[in-house]
Amino acid sequence: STNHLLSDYTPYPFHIHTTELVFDLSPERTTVTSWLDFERKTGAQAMVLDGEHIELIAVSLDEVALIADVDYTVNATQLTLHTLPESGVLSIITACTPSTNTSLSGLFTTGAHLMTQCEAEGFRRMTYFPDRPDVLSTYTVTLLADKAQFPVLLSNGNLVEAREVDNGGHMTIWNDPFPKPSYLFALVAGQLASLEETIEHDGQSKLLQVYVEAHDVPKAQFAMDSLKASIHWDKKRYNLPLDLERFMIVATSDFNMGAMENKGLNIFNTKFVLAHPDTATDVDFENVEAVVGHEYFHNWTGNRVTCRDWFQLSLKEGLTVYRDQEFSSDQLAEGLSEKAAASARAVKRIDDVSNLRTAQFAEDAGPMAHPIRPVAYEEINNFYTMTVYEKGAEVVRMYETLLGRDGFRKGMDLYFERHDGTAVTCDDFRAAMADANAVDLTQFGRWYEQAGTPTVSVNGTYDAAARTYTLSLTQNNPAVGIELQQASLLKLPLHIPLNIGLLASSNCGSIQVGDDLPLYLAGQTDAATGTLPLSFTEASQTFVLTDIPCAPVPSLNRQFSAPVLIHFNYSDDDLNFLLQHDNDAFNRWDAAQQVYTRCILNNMRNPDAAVFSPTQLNTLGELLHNDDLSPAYRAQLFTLPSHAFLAQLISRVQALDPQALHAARQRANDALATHFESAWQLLYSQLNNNQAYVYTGAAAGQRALKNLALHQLATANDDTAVLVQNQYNTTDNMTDRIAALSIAVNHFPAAATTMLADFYQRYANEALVIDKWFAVQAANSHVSHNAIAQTLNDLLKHPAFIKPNPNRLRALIFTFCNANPHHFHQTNGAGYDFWAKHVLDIDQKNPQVSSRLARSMEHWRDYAEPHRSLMQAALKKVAENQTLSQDVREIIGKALG
Ligand code: DPP
Ligand code: ZN
Repeated sequence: STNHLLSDYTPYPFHIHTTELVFDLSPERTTVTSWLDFERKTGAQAMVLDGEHIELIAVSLDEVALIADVDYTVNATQLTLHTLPESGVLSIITACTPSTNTSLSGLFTTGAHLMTQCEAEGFRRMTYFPDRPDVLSTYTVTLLADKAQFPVLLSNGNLVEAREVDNGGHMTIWNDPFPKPSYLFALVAGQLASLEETIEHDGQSKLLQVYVEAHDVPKAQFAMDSLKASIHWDKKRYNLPLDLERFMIVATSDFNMGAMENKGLNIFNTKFVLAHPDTATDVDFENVEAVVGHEYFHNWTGNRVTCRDWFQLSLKEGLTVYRDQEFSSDQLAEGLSEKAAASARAVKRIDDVSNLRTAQFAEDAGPMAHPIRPVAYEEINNFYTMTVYEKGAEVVRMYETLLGRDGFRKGMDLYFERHDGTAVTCDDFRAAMADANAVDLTQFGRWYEQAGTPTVSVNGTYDAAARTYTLSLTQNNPAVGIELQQASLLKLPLHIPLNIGLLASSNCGSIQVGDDLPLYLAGQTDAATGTLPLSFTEASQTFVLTDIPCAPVPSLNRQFSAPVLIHFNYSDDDLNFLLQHDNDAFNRWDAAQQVYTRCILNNMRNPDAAVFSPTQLNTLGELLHNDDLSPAYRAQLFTLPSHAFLAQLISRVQALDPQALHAARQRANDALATHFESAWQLLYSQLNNNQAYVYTGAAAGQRALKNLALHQLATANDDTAVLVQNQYNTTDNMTDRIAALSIAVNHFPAAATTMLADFYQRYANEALVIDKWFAVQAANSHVSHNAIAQTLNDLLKHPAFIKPNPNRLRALIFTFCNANPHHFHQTNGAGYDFWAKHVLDIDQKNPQVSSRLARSMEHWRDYAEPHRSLMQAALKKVAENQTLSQDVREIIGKALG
């Protein structure tokens, strides 16, 4: 395998000014003819073009045929042209077979359609080309196909011409006026219906189209609405317009990822386009809106300004995730009172941070740890990670925290002014932020260079006589992942924007217990109230807050201003106090998380003791009944930290026993279910009010709390089976129906059998719903190990599992391996054998999907015996396979390290 290094970057020695492509499309054999108008930059190097899994038919230069082994040489991955002039037009003819392309990279068949996926390196599976993001070219594309088989023919940009040709064929010609790298190329040939709208935008009329299969048109309106909202938002918030005459979204059910931002022709996994109350949950609606936004926002952050090389992936992904998070937050807050809007935003922030802390923190503590700008990779597809995306978004958010909203906007404006139409680096983005605000962000650059989650240890001392509160901060950035092998590595302090508050622990003067104290930083004249942003830049640093009238309880890293772990020696009483009083909604939720974490960990050591103290239960009880807190927020307050999050915290200090953790977490949940049984009953009856389904943040929050209540009642009381059955039968939406089914599967097996059969019948033609049917069974943690093994076997043989597509693999196999720790980690290793079998099996067809599954075992070193040895053995078994893809080999190699 080849290791690619950031330090090896050299510019491509040629311009490719224009690229003309003609595709003669058919599933069995597609031919591609290209004309590349090139010009040498400097030097006399050969032109090296990338190409894989394609047949080379002919090469010519300025219409004169070139001779193999004389003018050019070709091997399995490259075409090299030895003696090219300063400029000319190179023409290449190749052929490929979409129908046998199971990797879903390049040109592939999906249902009755042909589609492409080119990011990161799929373009080279169609034609020879400098398939790297810094070669920008203007494309004109002709698509030819049988008209009956492929009535819709789409490519990037604007439609120039469409006409019929001989023998029942037809053609379309597309021109994309914006120079782009090859990874943003796309084509679609299929039998698709479209939902269309024309909007007036930026003084022009724009055609918006969402292409789906005909039977799915009724499920496409929400994606269309989300697209319109995205276009509006980007113009309003960043003054970034839609720059093409038309914008198309196309849905496919066979897709490795969520979606792809091809210029003017976004291709989406159906999971992130189709949304209808009958078939999609509230979370699905939320995801459709976020992903439609994400891909649309890439049009500027990714497409107009793109990446110099794939090490810079976070330049576009971190920034675009940050933008989609802000878009979703604004959508949730729209039209609400100031107070309700703040609460809705906190709910969104909690979801995002929870996801980051569960999955990205874990990644950053394991063998795949890498900085948001990696320095080396074997297979770039393995670096579309939580770190590059989600931690990358947190790094972008920290600019906004440091520079303010207006300062951040100035930086964005300068970024586009300087770099529109070019391929740049993360340093260029940071320079635009620094220069637009005349600040020095040199130290901030270390966030791009260092991997791992920093730990910030905090000590606080109150001096009543001096009325000062002194915060001593220490940051610790231990080496992780690949950094452990770099002997000379010196990790340096990061620039951490740390928002803090101090809560009055008693009444003093006009200040009430629980109020935020006014904060004055010693030596600074500007005072702040409430939340004070500290700029923490040294390894250890002390901040003295003056005029503090009474002993405070600190609230640290408010709004999660920095992606760090905070260590503060809170007493149980302190946490209880923050849970009651913290004025920062994020940190109040985090206080609950800390209480749960502490109690579950204590209970693991001492399983017979009560999980929660009477004081904790009192406080939680008040919160559950507190109608000033939105239902969505209360549902979050009463959701325990995930198994994966707790596993990661435990493994920082001791070997992990997954069964003991599962059992303790279960006991914590049982305690909340039984102690608050009457409260759950009341909530369920209040919230189960037969209102017609509407997707809004508020309505979704009510359903979330209602379904949590039903789940808790099912845990506490067997009579709940009737309520569950009733909700399943009478609801008008998928959110409530799948919640009832999931509860039945876990708690009421007899009822579940008939419900599962009914559910399958009802939705047999809805692939995304059948995915839920598989997932809900694969996640069942309540039956015996033998029973789940039987279920998995049956499901693998189920007719609906034939020719599995990535969504179905994720629904069944990934859900079991990643979301059912009790059964996956059974002590005889059966779960690990299941994993190994499927990694190898899937790898034969689709390495990208297999290498995602491969990652389920990367934390094997964290586990106690017998898990550790059994997991290692399963990893070794996979590693021994001679035909592993480069994708899986890199992951397994790093895991075994
Ligand atoms: N560039 C794509 C995205 O994140 C890859 N899935 O939107
Ligand atoms: Zn993206």
